[in-house]
Amino acid sequence: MTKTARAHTNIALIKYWGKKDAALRIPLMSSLSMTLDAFYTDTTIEKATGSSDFYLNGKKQTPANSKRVFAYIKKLQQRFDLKEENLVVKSTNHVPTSAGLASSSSAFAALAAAFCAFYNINADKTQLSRLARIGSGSASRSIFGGFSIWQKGDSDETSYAYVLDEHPQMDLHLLAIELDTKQKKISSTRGMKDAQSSPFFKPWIARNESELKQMIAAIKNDDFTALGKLAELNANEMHAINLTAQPEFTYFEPDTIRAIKLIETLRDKGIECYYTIDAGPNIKVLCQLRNIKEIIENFESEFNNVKIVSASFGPGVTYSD
Ligand code: 2P0
Repeated sequence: MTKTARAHTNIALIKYWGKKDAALRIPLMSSLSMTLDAFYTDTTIEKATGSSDFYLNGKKQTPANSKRVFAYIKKLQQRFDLKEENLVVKSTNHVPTSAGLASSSSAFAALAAAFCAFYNINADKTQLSRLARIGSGSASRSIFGGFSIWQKGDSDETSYAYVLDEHPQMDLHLLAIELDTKQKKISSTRGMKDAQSSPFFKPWIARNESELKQMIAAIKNDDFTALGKLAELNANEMHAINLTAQPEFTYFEPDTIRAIKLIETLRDKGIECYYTIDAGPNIKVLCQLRNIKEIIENFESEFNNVKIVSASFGPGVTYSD
């Protein structure tokens, strides 16, 4: 018996950056994201005839690289009082390796969904979101399409995502810009832990509720300008607490700043666009359909070998056998 689930990645417009409970991945703030059509993960689970194995993009992974997947599966097996049997997990990331987008959101959303399908666990989307959250916080939001909100809650039962608008009509596009950077990676888990030493961490948390409200209003009012400005501010707040942590760190590279400057120049020229940046050096541009071509041309002339992928709203989890 084989079960397959698909989940799409999401990009946070109001970001999750800080945990209240690391083991359960209960966040200190609520977050809001857009699920993307262009990037997704397909995950299949089947019974193992021998050892548990994890294949990624057709390649069998080492035990070290499979540890997080099987630790997660074991956790779910225990949670549902299932026998801790061996499984074969096969994942394919349809995230162009060039996109500079993390895949843990789609990976753990697809894995949670495939697990429930495999064991015939009749989980509703709220429960599925809670299960995905335990694998990776941002995965809680990838259960849903369109815009979704992960309400922070204060326990395993109350911390989950829900849909704000599954089929938004908003003219909103994202350009994932991969800059040619070779940066040493600080994992999100580590980065958001270290960021708590910043003197601005408390203000960051304190602003969350009002920023979330403003973002919901921008979406409801179909106000691209308000959405873009706030997403950019929120991302910069997150990166400001990294820069002021003790010791400080940053995901920015010189090309990140160059890209920010280019976006400012584009805006000065009347091409409306905004940026958001996650736990890496690459930039994602928020823009409207009419400006996509010109923005891409500008990035291509500013940066050598830049790779750009355009995305818009994607769906929530789906299944196939
Ligand atoms: C987000 N990020 O809201 C934020 C913004 C990156 C920057 O969620 O530790 O892989 O596994 O819960 O979900 C990436 O962190 O972290 C992330 P864990 P996750 O999308």
